Amino acid sequence: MSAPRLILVLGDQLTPDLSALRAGDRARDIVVMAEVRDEATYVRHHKKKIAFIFASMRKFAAALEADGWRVAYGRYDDEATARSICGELMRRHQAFDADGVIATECGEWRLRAALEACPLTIETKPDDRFITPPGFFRQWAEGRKALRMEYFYREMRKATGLLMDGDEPAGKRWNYDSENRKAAERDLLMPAPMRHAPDAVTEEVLDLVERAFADHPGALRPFWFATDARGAKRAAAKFMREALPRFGDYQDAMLTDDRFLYHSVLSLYINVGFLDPLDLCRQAEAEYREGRAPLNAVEGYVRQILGWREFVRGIYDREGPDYTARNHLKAKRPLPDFYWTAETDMACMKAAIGETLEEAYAHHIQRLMVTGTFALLAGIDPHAVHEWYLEIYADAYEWVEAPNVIGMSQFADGGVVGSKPYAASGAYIDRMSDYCGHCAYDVKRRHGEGACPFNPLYWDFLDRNRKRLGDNPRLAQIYRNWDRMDADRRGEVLASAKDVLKAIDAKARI
Ligand code: FAD
Ligand code: DLZ
Ligand code: SF4
Repeated sequence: MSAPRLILVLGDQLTPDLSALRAGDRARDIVVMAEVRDEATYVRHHKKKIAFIFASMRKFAAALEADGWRVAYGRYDDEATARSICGELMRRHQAFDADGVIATECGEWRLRAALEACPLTIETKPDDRFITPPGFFRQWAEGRKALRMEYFYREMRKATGLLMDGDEPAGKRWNYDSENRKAAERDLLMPAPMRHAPDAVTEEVLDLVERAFADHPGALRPFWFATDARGAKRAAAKFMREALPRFGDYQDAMLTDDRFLYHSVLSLYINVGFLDPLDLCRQAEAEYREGRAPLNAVEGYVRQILGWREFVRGIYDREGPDYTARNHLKAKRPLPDFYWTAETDMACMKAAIGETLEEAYAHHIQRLMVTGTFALLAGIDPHAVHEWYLEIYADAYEWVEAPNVIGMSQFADGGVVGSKPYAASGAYIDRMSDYCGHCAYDVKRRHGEGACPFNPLYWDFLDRNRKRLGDNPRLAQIYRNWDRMDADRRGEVLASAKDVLKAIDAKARI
């Protein structure tokens, strides 16, 4: 019998038909999985995120064993477990006198580099758990002056046939975004994501995380995430049935008393491999075809997965490992402490950060237009913003988080992901939420005592970045509005912004 090979399965590779597993042989090879210090602490991940990953890994390992695999599993609290993935592979390699390693390409440049430097022979298989075939994005991007998600998305619709009627998009339009901007009102029939009571394996992990990661941010309990594919599939079925039909209408809405609205809360399950993205798109399309969900909802949902998720993955791969160091707007203010405590008088920030600390979740518009926009306007160092998002969300891995943060939200890539920064004053939040109605600040005041901080910061952002943004055609009208403003008024707005920034720098409560 030939020596076994090691099959590496990482914490976000919990898919039974992972390319590395497909390349292995149950009768010969050994699966290696490990809870290691380097992965658990390369940023201070939210406690719920670590618990979700460890519990999911343990249950996936048990499922592989039940399926006939031999699994060498390193537990975090076992002293013999190495500190890094490479260390663990080396330990197992020696113990089993193995003949090399088979791995599925990992998502993050950081770990790719660590495995390349690992002194073992590692055969790497592509990660084919995405809808885009290998090479498709690079080919599509080749020679284009600008990479815009909308055009990529249309190609993907054609390539997959999703929501296509022959060569035409269903309903004759590619994109129903303009219909998906309704402000929500709380209603008693609001759906909620499926909550899963922790089983014995999860309880054991929760105790471990409580002990070993006490200094990490976020609330550990109540813990309600699914920790296996079965639970994740049940959560997906509930979403399709209850929330998808209104997903489109209220996609951009925010409500103080409803943290999930009509969002799916499935990204954490997709990203570890419990749910297949194409399968979800097909399920959503079936809801439309069978008359249970309207086209604007289904197209909106499909666009997030088939469009945005695949697009950002392509961007991360194409832009390379230095992407997270980009800082086009040269922003360098440290991240304010209230991102870790939610102790702020701004009702929108308090809600978005508070929910994030409790749930390791906030929905897209909270991430983009509240915490993201505030950091952008206040000139926070984008790398610090990036690390916060990577730590604090249960669905965060650099390949998906960085293009959203460095690119879409902070414009630190100078326009690779988006054609203009998502800068907005308080009026946007007022339109899309009920936050301003109970805020200590006045959203209608543009400057001075009690003015919503987003308002002066918005103009200050545009004014101080004029050299880099002034010739952006999508901002031309806004700059014209600024220039038309009375000079005294402009002075007052800028002075007011300075006061807010000074308060941030002095760590005063705002
Ligand atoms: P829904 O609103 O129900 O959307 C459906 C699905 O579409 C999601 O489950 C997700 O898989 C996909 N999706 C939607 N928007 C995006 C997007 N912009 N990029 C990639 N996939 C998308 N998503 C992550 O998975 N991990 C992250 O670390 C992450 N960081 C983000 C940081 C910022 C600043 C912003 C603006 C967005 C970020 N996103 C991230 C994208 C998006 O906010 C989340 O995918 C979404 O909020 C997850 O919640 P949901 O499952 O309820 O999504
Ligand atoms: C995020 C994460 C955490 C917290 N812990 C582990 C771990 O202990 N073992 C592991 O194999 N994977 C973990 N992960 C996921 C990895 O960080 C992820 O696979 C890489 O970032 C590559 O995308
Ligand atoms: Fe946020 Fe300004 Fe509205 Fe307060 S007034 S909730 S700070 S947008």
